[in-house]
Amino acid sequence: MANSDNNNKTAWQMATQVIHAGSGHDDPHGALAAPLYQTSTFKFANTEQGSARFAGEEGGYIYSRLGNPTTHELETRVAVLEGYDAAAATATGMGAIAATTMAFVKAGDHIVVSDAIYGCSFALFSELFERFGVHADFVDLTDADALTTALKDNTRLVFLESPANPHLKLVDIEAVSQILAGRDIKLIVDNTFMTPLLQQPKQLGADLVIHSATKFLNGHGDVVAGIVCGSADDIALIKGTTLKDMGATISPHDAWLILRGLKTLDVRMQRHCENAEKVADFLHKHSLVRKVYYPGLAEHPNHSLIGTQMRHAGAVIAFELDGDEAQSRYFLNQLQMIPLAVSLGDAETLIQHPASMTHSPYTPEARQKAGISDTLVRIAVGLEAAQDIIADLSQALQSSQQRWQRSA
Ligand code: 3LM
Repeated sequence: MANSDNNNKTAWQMATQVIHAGSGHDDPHGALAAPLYQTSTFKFANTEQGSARFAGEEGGYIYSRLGNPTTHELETRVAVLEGYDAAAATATGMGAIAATTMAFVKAGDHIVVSDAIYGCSFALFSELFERFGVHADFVDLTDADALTTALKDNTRLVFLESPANPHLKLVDIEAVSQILAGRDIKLIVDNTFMTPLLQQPKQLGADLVIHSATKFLNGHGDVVAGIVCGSADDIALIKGTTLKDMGATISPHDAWLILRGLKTLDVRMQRHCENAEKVADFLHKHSLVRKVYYPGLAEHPNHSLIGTQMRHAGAVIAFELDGDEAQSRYFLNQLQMIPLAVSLGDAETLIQHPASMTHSPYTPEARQKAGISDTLVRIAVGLEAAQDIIADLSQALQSSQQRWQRSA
């Protein structure tokens, strides 16, 4: 990528920004940590001030669904990290996806969505949007011709994840943005698997970037939240329409927890990524593992995007055992330290079965088209000692092997 020097520069700048960006609160006591404004409403000095705030003639807070100082600090920090002017924090990642996409469509519009995305995003676009007269085509966005053919006069947005949940398929974001150039179509990228430290979609042409802040941004498995970053105009539209009137606003307390989590994002991501490389290597070499899906492996079809589009492959790995679905399930049930749980980006390594869990909202046909098999397992590598993660996987694989040999 032409801007790789810039990328290197931003990598070290961001190690500082995760701690300092947006921390401009003017607490009268000089508190270092962001003050938590755990309040639903804000007092006006008089009716003139209240009316002026509602009319947008005067700045200042009104009510925490519409804005809150703690939330604002989080929004500023993540907007800086992603390189945008503004951000809107939301109650969940799905809240961010719904509030963002619905702000740009109306009945009769068309959208293009990557064929491999998180299960509830698939349900939102394939079922709910359809009910409100917005049709989604799910397209393999690695195929430029397929994208060009899918675009229509009424296409309003393209939505993608790269790497994709659950099997880490990569989309060349810059190539997609070049195809959309000159058209009135928003390119929206869900950057949850990467964080701004590993990938900045704005540099690749994205108009809006979304995160499930539940995951790496918070990093401690104790919050559900989301955030969308974009231009000041786009964020004002989202805040002034879908977020204001549908109300998927983040709680100030959750915003505060994410601000705390963000301070260690850089060091956490380094450990997540180091551990993931070791786990991917272990799985890749294991005789019982048929296939590993991890962009850091040279055999991954889009491995060349590492170091260009993305700084690292991240910490989520998918794999298939050399067996059927029952064997995958047996293996998952043998794990002792690694919890069987959905989600990712936590200190704990988490493992799950996408076909029956995160991607159960897909129809079996759509799952097959997206390449999500019934035998697929997804592991979100955590911060434990890599040896302990590998030891648990190893014992579960060994006991699965013994059982298969017995039943053979
Ligand atoms: C999961 N994913 O385990 P929330 N975008 C991406 C995601 O992975 C997710 C969301 C948005 C998982 C959640 S499944 C019941 C658990 C790429 C969530 C939605 O609304 O904060 O959960 O984010 O893959």
